[in-house]
Amino acid sequence: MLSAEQIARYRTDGYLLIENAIGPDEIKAIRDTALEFIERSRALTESDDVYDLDDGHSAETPRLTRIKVPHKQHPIFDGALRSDRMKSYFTDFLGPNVALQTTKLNTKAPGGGAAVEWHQDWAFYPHTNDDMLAFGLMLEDVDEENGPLMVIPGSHKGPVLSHHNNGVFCGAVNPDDPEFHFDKAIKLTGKAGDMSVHHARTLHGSAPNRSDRARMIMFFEACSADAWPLLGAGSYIHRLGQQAMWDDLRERMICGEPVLSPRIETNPVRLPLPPASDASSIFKSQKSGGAKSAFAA
Ligand SMILES: O=C(O)CCC(=O)C(=O)O
Repeated sequence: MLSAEQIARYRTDGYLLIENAIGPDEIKAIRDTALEFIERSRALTESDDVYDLDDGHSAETPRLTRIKVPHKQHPIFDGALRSDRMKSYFTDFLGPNVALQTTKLNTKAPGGGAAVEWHQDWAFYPHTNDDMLAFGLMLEDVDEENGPLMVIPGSHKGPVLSHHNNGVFCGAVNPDDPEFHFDKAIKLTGKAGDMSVHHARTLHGSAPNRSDRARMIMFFEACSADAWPLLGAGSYIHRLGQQAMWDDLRERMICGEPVLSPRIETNPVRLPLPPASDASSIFKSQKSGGAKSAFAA
């Protein structure tokens, strides 16, 4: 359980770093499983439902940006998400009823693994309230060289910046936006087993991996169960029909029970439409949407 002081710091800054969030044996099991997935990706030439391939991927040199929804791909990943320790972190920040938004395992390959341009997760999936966050569990040590997550402290209380370019949702802010203050960025470095958490409205991004080591972070994104999606990634539920929607929600509950009376708060929202020509992942939206890079050499 986290201290009241840690929670208060998260609420003020919009992020927190939790040291030794998960024990070494568990981290090793998760990392080894991730490495097996990377090994298996050698057989692929195109992204699919499991793998998002980075430029330059080949059988000789596997280069992934991401293993998609890892908790659905392997019981080790699902176990990490639903461990008692993780559940206590979820409820510390989000209260007793917590619904999963998604998971992803971002695997920046050594020697240039892709940057994630600056964005606010909220721009991708606005909800009826913004009690939403992302945990980032470090599977390897993360230092200044291998593309640490960066955040702008306090930005979760500021505006939601435009994530549009040339009339499409490109999933990134323009680094020249006068309300974007790169000079205030903090790098969230740490050891394997440390975990960051950032609010859904916190501006964040990460530079390419310029080291010779992979940078592997598994993200768990979740919300208070009284936050219901307006549009974007979570709004697929509206297509399911009522029974399938209910079954899906039950499956996504991490703690507590579904909440059928959405809590509706006034927050800035701009819907993520129209999509970029390839919106199959944030990497593809940013690329095909022509996002201007904040990390260009
Ligand atoms: O992998 C990273 O550094 C950032 C990931 C992220 O923000 C995202 O996938 O939405």
